[in-house]
Amino acid sequence: MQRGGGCLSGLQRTGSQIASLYPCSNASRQVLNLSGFWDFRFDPGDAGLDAGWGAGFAPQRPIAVPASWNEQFEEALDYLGPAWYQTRFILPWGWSGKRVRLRFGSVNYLAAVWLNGAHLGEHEGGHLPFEFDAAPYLRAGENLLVVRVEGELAPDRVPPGRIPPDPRDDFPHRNHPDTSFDFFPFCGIHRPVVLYATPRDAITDLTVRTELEGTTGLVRVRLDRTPGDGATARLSLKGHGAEVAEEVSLSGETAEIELTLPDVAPWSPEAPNLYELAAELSRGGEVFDRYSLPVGVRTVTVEGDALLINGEPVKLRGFGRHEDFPVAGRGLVPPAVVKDYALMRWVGANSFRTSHYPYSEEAMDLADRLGFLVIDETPAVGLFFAEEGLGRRLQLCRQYVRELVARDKNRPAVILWSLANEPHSKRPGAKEFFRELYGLTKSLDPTRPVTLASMHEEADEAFEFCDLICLNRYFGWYTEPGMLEEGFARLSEDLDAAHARYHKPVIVTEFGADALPGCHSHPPEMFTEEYQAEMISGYVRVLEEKPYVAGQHVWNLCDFKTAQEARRVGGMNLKGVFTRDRRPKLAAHRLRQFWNARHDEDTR
Ligand code: GCB
Repeated sequence: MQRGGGCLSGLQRTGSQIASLYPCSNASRQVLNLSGFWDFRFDPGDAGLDAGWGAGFAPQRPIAVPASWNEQFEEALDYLGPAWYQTRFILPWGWSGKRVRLRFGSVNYLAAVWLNGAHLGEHEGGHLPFEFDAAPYLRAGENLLVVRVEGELAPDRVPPGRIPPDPRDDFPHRNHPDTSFDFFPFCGIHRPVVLYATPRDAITDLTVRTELEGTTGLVRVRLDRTPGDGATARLSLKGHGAEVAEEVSLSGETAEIELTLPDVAPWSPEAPNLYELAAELSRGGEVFDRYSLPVGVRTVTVEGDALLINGEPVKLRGFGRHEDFPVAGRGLVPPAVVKDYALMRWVGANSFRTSHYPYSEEAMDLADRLGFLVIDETPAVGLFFAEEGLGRRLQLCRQYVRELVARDKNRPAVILWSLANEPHSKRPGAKEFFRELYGLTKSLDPTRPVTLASMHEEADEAFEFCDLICLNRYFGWYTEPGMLEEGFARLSEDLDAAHARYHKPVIVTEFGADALPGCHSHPPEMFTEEYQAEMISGYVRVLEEKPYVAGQHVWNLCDFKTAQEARRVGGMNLKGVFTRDRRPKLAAHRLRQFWNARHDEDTR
């Protein structure tokens, strides 16, 4: 069976566009959320393209959007091949003549989109938003939107993977333990799909950078707009008893404006203060477009061995996580997002990494509001550097960096960009690959440190230019199994060696042990709650003693679904300190005692 993605090459590639500002409704803008139950059909024979399903197809069954398909239908758990979605909607009154965009929050992995039979384009890669100009294809009254989704694993994709066809099955594209990563390769439309309208002459982007000078906050904003006649751009910041505004006249497509906030209330984990930035475009005194955005005034710097927020050293305590929810798979479940923040707060965490792909914009909004510090990671997990396909993988990684920075650049919660998780970077070519991505990230956002998470015993060569060192460590689990004390000793030596080599702050971005909930032993044995609790406590003790360790992220907040293989009981990675249905294991209680005590000491 030919891999589905290849079949799309015959289509005219109009291409999707990078999505930045999250759509909003106000006096000049409107949003139509298309989430709900869509028509759906699997296409294991990949017949839909030739049969013209882009113009509409005979539905097989309903499916929830957003959500993965894998846990909605019992026969499709492992199916990653082509599938088709369609929905109908009525164009809201008053939208004709406007600039109308169709925006997808995340489709995993490859999306091809048709509106009223017209092929709008494609997007490769899950977890990041993309959009299309929909206006030329919309009709008054009913409209038909069709999306073909395909999520097979292949070495030239990122993340890469390999799935040998299985002729015994009606669904020949199967998941396989030979993925390059340890989480379930869920497929589908994972985040909301919206249609939004703005005036034709509109604000297209805002880029906010903040600085602190004593008690004064400086907020530099770049405003981008569609090409158009001269206009006045007005920016105001409101909140915490202050209101400041500036105006400039705008002949081209960008304006740069600086706003000053005397006696600023900075954003920090303890006080996640947000101001409302309101941008307006007007002509002849009449406002024709507006957009508002929460802004937190804060700085992030790396100095010597420390990571500083607002000039003060910070120690990250928290988790690597997954977007992984029963039934919804990787689909957005707003109450689960709220619950996970509540659990992290309860345990005393102040941060997390978006392992191993960017999380939903909705979840990131809450991090800004709740004061969590986020290491924001691209979807580049399990990269390898064989020459074949390397150029394509680099091109995709560049695209992911551009899309991620465009999406999250204004978020105070995001304090670090992570380029990748556990690349096989001892291979030739890896260092240059990452040097290029590092340079691209810095050129797009010079304000945040850039790193990647590495598993190597010896630290990674890319750490020569990364701003800090992120290490995933499993001594006492994958190495020294069952030997906790030996594991702690190796951890200590290993971290000292990495620090001695690079003289940069170190964050241990993963450490942990699988524990079957309800499984106990004394003395602690592997896979029991006691072993997990002892291992995590021992690591935390070592990490707290090292002045150059700027962060500790337990792997994982919750148990999560992964590929079926011998070491994964029930197809689950059980390293969560909470179960997949969010019940605490012993380790969660231990961490809670430890981190809350440390937090009290730090803030005393
Ligand atoms: C790692 C990976 C993570 C795995 C974890 C494990 O190093 O970064 O994706 O889930 O180990 O549990 O094996």
